[in-house]
Amino acid sequence: MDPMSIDTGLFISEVLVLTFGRAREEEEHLRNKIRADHEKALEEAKEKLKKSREEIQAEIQTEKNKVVQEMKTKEKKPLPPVPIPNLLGISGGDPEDNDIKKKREKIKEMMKHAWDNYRIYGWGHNELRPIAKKGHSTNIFGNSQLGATIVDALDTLYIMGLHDEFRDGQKWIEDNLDFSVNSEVSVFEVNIRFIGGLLTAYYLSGEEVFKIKAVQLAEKLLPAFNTPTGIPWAMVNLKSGVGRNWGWASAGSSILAEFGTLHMEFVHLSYLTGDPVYYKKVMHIRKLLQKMERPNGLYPNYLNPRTGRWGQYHTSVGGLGDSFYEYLLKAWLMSDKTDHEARKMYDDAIEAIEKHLIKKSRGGLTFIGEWKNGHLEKKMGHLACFAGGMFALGADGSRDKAGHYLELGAEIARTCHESYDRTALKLGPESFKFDGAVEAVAVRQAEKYYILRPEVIETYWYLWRFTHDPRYRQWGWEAALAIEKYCRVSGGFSGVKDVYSSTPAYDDVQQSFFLAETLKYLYLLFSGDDLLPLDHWVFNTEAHPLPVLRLANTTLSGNPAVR
Ligand code: DMJ
Repeated sequence: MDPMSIDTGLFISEVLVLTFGRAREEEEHLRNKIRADHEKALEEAKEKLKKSREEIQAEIQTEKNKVVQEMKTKEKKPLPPVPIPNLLGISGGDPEDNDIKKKREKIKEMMKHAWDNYRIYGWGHNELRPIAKKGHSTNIFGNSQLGATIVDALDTLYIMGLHDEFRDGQKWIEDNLDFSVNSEVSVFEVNIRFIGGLLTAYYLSGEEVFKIKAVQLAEKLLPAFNTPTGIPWAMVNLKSGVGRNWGWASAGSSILAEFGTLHMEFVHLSYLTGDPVYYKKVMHIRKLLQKMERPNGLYPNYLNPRTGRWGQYHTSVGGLGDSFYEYLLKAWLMSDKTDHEARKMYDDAIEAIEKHLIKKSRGGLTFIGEWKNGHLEKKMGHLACFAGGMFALGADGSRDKAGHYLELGAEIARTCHESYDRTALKLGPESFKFDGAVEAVAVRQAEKYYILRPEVIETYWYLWRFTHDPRYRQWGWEAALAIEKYCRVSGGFSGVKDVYSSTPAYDDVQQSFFLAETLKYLYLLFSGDDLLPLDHWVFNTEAHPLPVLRLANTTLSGNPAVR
């Protein structure tokens, strides 16, 4: 026998004896522990039985509060510091002219009226019913009360110097805004209003809570991108992550203006978190669109996220298409004009739009029609009126056609002003026709409403910034007076059902975008250009300004010198 193997055998058996011995000890120890735990539990149960129902409930509540507190502490973990852009022009803009100063004050007073009434009657609800004086919501926000008006209004409050109101909103967000809810929301709407609103509130105030909430929400939106093509669903359930598309959208498609209006916010999310996931999602959409064939160079509004094929060939610069084009231009601006790919896509798209969709009416009004299956519909939506501002904003940097695009922007502004001027209330209809003798006027009853939309005023503001032509302030003031006269009620501001009737019925909704956009653009129209200068800020499609990511001009987050 090999002596080595005896030694080895002994060694092994020693180890076995030791191991089994220890195992026995451990088993005994465990038994004792279980016995002790049982006895303790029994004692506790006996004690508990002596307690009243109320005492037991209070204990459960304390336990729950502890868990919530632990979760909150976990949630509040600061994100890694990143260099943040130098933030210029976040306050000020005081006009020198007395008349302009008074107009600006009036707009601020309108904001107070809208906010205060929401504060009294709709607090925490998504929107307000100013006549019924209670909360309101729509399916874009799912079935939860997410305080959409608070989040959407924050930056307007901030730039107007309404700091108590801002803090009040912040407190509500800190204590109540929770995205772990079983609710199916619109990815696009939640992105532009909530993520956009929270990011801007963060940049303006430097308060971490806004950034953290924005990131928490963005994480909840990510499952919407789990489709065969990576084109996101229109809606996602914040709890389950299950996504789907609107039933009315052509052939189960996702909508161009929805999946194409995520870029600005998602780039900022990646920038602030250092996590490329958001950037990758939106760049994937862009790459996919680049590869697709476009009929007549136009992007159809519908794309099926399962097959990657276009749905109905409908192209519009108004609803369903609008902010996709806006975000191509703004991606370039936000990148400090380094994202040339985005600029090229914008230029190509706008050229095709000009060729096929933009026409002049007999009366000399330039309008943007809609392309439907090879046919031009001579109808322009209120939403399409934002394009006047977009053309002006994109003029600089265009292919040697800066003058042309500024002029085109001015022509669209004039047409949209006409659509307001040709009504009884001096407020524009939802959409208007150019057909024979009919020019810039709504024909169908269902198109005659005004829901406090911002697009026409937005265009006036951009045109004002680029030209300083006083007509834009005058037109903006006309709109402000009309809103004050026909939409103001004791409980806030309401949309109206027919702008051609001098005694219109109210729709009883104060839209969150009225505070985010309409009043903000009006306020900026009567402010100096040093408030939110356009070479430092790019407005998302809900009028939430995001800083240009100019890396040479950054400083560490938290440095008070930047605020
Ligand atoms: C806003 O939510 C945004 O401007 C969006 O891009 C289009 N519609 C509304 C306002 O009309």
